[in-house]
Amino acid sequence: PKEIFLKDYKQPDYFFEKVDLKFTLGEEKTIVCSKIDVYPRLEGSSSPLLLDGEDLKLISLKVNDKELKGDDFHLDSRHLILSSPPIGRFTLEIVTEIHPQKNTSLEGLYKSSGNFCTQCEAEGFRKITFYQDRPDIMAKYTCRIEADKSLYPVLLSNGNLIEQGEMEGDKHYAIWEDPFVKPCYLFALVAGQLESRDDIFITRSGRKVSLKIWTPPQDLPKTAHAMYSLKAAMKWDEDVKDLYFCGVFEVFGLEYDLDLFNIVAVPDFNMGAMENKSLNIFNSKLVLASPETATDADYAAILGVIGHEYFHNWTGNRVTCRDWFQLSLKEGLTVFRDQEFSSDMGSRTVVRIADVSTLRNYQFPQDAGPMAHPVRPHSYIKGAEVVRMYKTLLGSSGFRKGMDLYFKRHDGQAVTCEDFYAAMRDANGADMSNFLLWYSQAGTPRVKVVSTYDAQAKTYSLKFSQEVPSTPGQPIKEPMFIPVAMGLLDSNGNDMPLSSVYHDGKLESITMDGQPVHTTVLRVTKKEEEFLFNDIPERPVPSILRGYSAPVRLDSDLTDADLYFLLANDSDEFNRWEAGQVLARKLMLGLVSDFQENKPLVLNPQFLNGFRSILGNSSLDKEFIAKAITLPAEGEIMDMMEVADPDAVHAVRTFTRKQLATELKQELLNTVKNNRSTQKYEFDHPNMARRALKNIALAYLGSLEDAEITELALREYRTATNMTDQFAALVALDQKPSKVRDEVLADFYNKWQHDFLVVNKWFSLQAVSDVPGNVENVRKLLDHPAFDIRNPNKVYALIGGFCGSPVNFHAKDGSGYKFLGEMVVQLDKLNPQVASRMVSAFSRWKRYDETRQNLAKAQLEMILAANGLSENVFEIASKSLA
Ligand code: DPP
Ligand code: ZN
Repeated sequence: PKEIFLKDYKQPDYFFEKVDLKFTLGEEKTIVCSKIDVYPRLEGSSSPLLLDGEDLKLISLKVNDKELKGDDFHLDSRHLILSSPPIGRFTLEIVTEIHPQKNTSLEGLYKSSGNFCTQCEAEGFRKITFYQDRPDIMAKYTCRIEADKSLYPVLLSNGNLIEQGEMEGDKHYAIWEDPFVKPCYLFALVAGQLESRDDIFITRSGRKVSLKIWTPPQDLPKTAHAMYSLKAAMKWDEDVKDLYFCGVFEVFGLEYDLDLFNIVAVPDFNMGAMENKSLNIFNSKLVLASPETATDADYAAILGVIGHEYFHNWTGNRVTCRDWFQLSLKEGLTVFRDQEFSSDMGSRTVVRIADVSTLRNYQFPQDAGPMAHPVRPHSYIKGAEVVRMYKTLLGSSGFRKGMDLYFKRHDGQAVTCEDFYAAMRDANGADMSNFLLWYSQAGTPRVKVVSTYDAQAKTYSLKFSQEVPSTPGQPIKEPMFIPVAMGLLDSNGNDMPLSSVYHDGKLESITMDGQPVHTTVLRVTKKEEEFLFNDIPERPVPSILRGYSAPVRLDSDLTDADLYFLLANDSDEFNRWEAGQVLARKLMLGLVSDFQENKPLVLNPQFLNGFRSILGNSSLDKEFIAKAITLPAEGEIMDMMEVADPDAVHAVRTFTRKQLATELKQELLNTVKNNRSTQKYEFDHPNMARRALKNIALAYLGSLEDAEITELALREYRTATNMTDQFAALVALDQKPSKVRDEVLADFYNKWQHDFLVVNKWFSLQAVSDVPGNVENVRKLLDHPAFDIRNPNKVYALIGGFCGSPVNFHAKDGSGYKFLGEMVVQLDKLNPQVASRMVSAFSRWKRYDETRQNLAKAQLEMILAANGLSENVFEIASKSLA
């Protein structure tokens, strides 16, 4: 397969104005008729018209009502080409036959639990009918659906229901019309036995929107939280909020634009969810929740993803991407929007910490490997960081001005990341010349900062230098535009007032409304540059990159004492947490060296004390404490090593946790005791924070070999009134092989076997276990009656979960790699998207020692040699090997 490049983008020769679809859904086959109004981009043009199509049987083809014969078109396994279409406007009518029942790829039209549903992003529409399957083809659609009435009582598509009725032979039909132009990747259809939870939202301008969340009848009680989330998201997007006493301020000021909004939950879905116009389709996992079956993390994920898909209505649907290289235009922006929404609904600091942890655990390792790619084409989370940087640089109101101009210029269009940049720049008259490099340069920039205090001159200097590591295909990099939010702490731990900074030969004022500030944003744009602060009465401790203002790796010259000071005093909560993480990373890397040199492991007493004082600090938010006492993940530590050593990192993290638990047993027991509650489950910040703190304390205690703790965890397990607490107790008990562990795992399954989402938690907990030789257990679970390799959630839970275990996936005997290799080949035949996600676990193979490298490489080669390998898997496996 030929790789496609951004520079090769060409405008289409033909546009589609109107598309009328008719689906006749059947058990043997489904017939799709499509009638398209076509017009050429250039008047008088007679270029061939190329349509995409895969796994389709062409039944008939008409141009302007005239049936085309074999010589008038060319058909191959991926295209239908009309060699000389009529000059000017014409109508194209295509009839195809498809087989959704046999579609295991879950792209295009398929069946999930007896219901028909679609997934068209990115290129699934071509599995439904022949079409110019590219997002710059935007048309108005109608969709008529015909199906058996008793099997498929509910028939849904995009837009408004304009007609429905009975047909002969116990069939019925519905006709939907979407008044907005859209690319075909936003088309959706659902048909099945579904019921809805109904509600109403009245927009700020008074539009009454009917809201419906559709599921199989038995799941309806579990949609209350999703409905709450949808209404919260709709309100947030149009709402006004108070901003730092500066008056009332609209965040986005965006209202919903139709009278109906549907969400459908389906159990078989490759991703999380899909933002199809007015008919969002969701993985059930991100809709269904009850206190008994879903954890706080599930509740939070549902809130965030319901928000995300809803927000796409403006950022993605009304303004869409010109081509798939612009994915981050909609995804980066919409992820940013959902992060802000979650921050406003919960704790801003905690949401930020979680998002940055994701960036460090997934994005940075990828940035440093063979799969490194720029934000464009498809980095979601780094794309969100880029949008956040616009806001940091332009301020809230500048950012809003940019958003307004973006919609004013581009509503109803398919555009590029440059268009977004231009709107931000023009709305603010801003000079952001090399900012666009964030879209094109891959790799995580490394920023080094060196500080000097001159007591005589009372000046404080910060010297920055930056470097972007080379990545495949991009050996040489330019310096980036890096916004560095920072402040200076005095010896009492207070922020020093800052009013000017000397930079680039000039004294720049940094006051706001004439007043000194506590945090300022330095614009670091060169390979090396200095910022000098005047009138600094004592040596300050700098708090750099507040709120994590840019997605970079920061190396500073802060001493351990500085870091403990920031941990105790920084007014920027994110940087308080960060100081603790820097200390923990240093500590763990030091212990890793000791482990590798066979030295005894000893926990630094200062670290223990810092940990103790955070745990016992009742003035801190409990969820913040829970985050602050969580050690950096193993992947994060491995990412910082020359040669990643999973055994050493795992041993060190286990040791550190156990040591902390031993030393602080009493405090941790008190934390558990003081944070129980017998109240009914509430999804709100205080209660979630309390549970988070209690459960992390329990997890630490679970690392001890101690009968008293086992008793405690068992009691917590048995008395839990919600899944958050019950699952946390199970996790605490799961850490070491024992009879109790086996019994409680069996009990959990028996209790929840009727609920597939809970059973998935049970699969993943066992899959990720570091019990030695766990691969055998995982292999056995493949045969468990509750497992089904065609269901992506189950694959992600069991096979994906296993790849998250550093010791078992990376086992030195190669058993983990061999298992994954076999699974990828098997999965690829059923569902290439799922298989390609799984094969990514190999992509960092060069980071490990030689033995592991050889073992992983052999598996990648075996996969590449497999018959009929999909393009998805080929791309990742071959790039990984390159
Ligand atoms: N466009 C989809 C989403 O944003 C892809 N997962 O959720
Ligand atoms: Zn999205």
